[in-house]
Amino acid sequence: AQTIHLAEYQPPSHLIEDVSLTFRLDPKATRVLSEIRFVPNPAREDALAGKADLRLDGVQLKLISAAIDGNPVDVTPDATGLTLPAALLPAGPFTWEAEVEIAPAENTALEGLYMSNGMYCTQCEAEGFRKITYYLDRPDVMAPFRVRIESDLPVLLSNGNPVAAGPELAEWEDPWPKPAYLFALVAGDLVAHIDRFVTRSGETVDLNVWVRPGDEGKCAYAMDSLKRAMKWDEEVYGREYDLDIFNIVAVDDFNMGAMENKGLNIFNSKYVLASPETATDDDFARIEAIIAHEYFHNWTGNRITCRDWFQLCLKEGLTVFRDQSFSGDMRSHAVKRIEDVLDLRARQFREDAGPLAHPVRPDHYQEINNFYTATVYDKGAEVIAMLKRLVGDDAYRKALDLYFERHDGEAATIEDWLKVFEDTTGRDLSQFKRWYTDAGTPHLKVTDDFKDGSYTLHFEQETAPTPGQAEKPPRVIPIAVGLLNPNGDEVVPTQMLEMTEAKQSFSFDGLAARPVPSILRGFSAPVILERETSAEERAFLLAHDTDPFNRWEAGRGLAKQVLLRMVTEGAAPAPGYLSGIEALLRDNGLDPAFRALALRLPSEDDMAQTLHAAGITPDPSRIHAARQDLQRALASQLSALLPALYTEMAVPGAYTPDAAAAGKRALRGAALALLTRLDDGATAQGQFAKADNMTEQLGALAALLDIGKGTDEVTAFETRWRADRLVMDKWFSLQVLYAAPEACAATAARLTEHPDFDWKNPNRFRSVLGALPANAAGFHDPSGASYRLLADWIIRLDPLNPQTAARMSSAFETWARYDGDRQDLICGALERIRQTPGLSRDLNEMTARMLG
Ligand code: HT7
Ligand code: ZN
Repeated sequence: AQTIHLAEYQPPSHLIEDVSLTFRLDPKATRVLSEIRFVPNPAREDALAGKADLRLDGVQLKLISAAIDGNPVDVTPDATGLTLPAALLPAGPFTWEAEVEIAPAENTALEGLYMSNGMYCTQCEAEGFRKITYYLDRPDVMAPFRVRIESDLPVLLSNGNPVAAGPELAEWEDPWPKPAYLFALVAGDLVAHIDRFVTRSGETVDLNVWVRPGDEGKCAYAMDSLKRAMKWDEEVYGREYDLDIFNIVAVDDFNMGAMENKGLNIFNSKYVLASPETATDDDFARIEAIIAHEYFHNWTGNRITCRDWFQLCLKEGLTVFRDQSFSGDMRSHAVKRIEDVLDLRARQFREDAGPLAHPVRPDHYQEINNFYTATVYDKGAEVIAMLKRLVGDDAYRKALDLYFERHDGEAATIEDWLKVFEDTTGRDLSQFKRWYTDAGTPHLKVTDDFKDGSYTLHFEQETAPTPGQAEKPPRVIPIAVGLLNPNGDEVVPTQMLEMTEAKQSFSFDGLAARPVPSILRGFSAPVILERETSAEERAFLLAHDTDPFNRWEAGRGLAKQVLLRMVTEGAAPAPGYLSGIEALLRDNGLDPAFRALALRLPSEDDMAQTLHAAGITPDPSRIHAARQDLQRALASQLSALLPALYTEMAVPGAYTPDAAAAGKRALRGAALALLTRLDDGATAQGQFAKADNMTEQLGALAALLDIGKGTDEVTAFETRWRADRLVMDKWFSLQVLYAAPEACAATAARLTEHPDFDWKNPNRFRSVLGALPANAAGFHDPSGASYRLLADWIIRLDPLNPQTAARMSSAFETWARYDGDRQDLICGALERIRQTPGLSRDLNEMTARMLG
């Protein structure tokens, strides 16, 4: 397959002045008529001189007719598009007209125009528009669109504002120039949950959340989140919405979470539909975050888009950073930061440490869909957070104002982005840029000394080579540090140290006693901190640190130390850890959500990563056993506290999804998981029977399954929820997640035989096959049965939906961590996928990168 390189970027030969599309919808034979006004690109001399061919992208299209300026032309498309030779093109602007036929009902890849439960919908990012009509399907070609939809379906939607409607037709006009990847169309039998928003400048915007009839009662939280996001963007970034109408549509079949199409966001129904009975607190929080994320793209992504797909982090990193700030403002910054770092370490650090490592801005790819990754999204957001820390809040806001002013309506690059910071602050950001261009997570080694009242921290940074990048020059690392007195008082409040060298020291003078350092507060940079730290010092920070992130981090460090010794030496759980956690749990002044996070043990995958980084081959079965032992030890240490905590954290009255109530339920749920180990599941059974909300129902079921019980509850849950797809996804998932390691593959295999296992639906596929690697000990069971099962299903899915198949294959990315037998089994599974005849470009690239 062809590799595309950033260094080979070329401006398009032509630009597009405007686009007019007509859709005559039919499941098997939709006709798409296009009228596109092209002009030679002034940036291309060959085009101005009439010497540039025009190459249009087009995939799986049946060309019915084509004309230039009204004159029919005879062109022969190939598999990826068609070429209009320079000789055929008029000297100046011209109009291309084409009629093509496509079959949405046969589109199982869910890219382009497809059907989901009788409804038409589109997904055009990254390169799906070329499956709709012939076009310059690249993000640096922006144009206003006019769309006419002809269909007998009652609701016909596209981007922009509605301009005409009649029997069986609707017309939409989007005045804002946009790239084709932001095009959207929806047609179906839908109902709307409606509301309005009045912008800061007094414009009224109609808001609609469109769902299938029957689901209209589950839209209120999405709508409320949308209005809060609109207000937040005005207040915090000065950004207003810019059309008369904003539509959100929920669809059941969707490859990812959601899509920010201009004025017509399309969502995986999982991230829209919520009611207390069917959605958990985590679901509500994710809905709020994703609704905000897609809305925020209106400015960071749509009004200013990306010049090419290498610049994906320009919109995704910034928009993730914005949605994280929003969620922090809506809930708790401390808790949100901990959750985000947990996620970053679980997905991005793992990616950065393996064969799929790539820079935040990759410089080559074969299939761009393979680069919607934790690195581009989450590390991309961390890079922006660091930039903000380095320049300060005021300068950040000034730089953003300049970014919007300078690049509105443009397709921009990371260079443009950094330049606005350089221009507003006078800083040279050339070294900072390495965060965009260099892959891998820096290790930050720290030692310290204390002499004559002066305390010095010595830092050394090092990043291991990653695929294709052997050299790793030092990066700028903002290191937030505070110092505590041995009595627990803070003697030096948080300071931002700026490390730029490979080795660098920073001193603090005038101290009466050797302080205890609190380093990398708030997780001020995405690095791995390495410092010999005693259990006593961690316990001290767990009790006294004023920085909530580092307080939590101290507890986590302790838990990891304890687990490590349990796994490698068969040590008993350390009493210091158990009593430290108990003291924290007893502190009623602490946010329950924070306490719940402190009680959560490092995941088995996190421990495998930690052991591997320490040069020890992880044994997933031993990690699982040690973690279970530690849970039991925690339960017995806390036996006097748990029943009281469980009762105290009950939230009276009707369910509300707010952060305070959710935090209490999180702590109650964590207490229940431990209590279940003491009372053989009695409390959990009671909670399951009485629960009036999904958080408590599912929490009770998970607690039971985790101790090997819950058979009756699994059946009862299925009977009650069989008709609800999203709830049933949870039912499928949970059984795989909590299966005993040796039974995990068989459980997943059995569930794939269930009559409701609709494997062509990505949510359902992920609920079983995505849960398999999430059960670490089950996935890595020495029999290799889980590896084989996952490989079988990936091979089966690939011809229908290569995007989802390729994403799932990254479960194998950690193969090099494990022992020889497991390595052989994993690589065997990967090799079998790679050798499959007719493999997609997506999977071909993924397996080749993983196998090296
Ligand atoms: N920008 C959107 C990305 C997306 C996507 C990418 C590839 C294939 C399918 C997709 N669906 C959505 C979503 C976002 O990050 O906001
Ligand atoms: Zn996004």
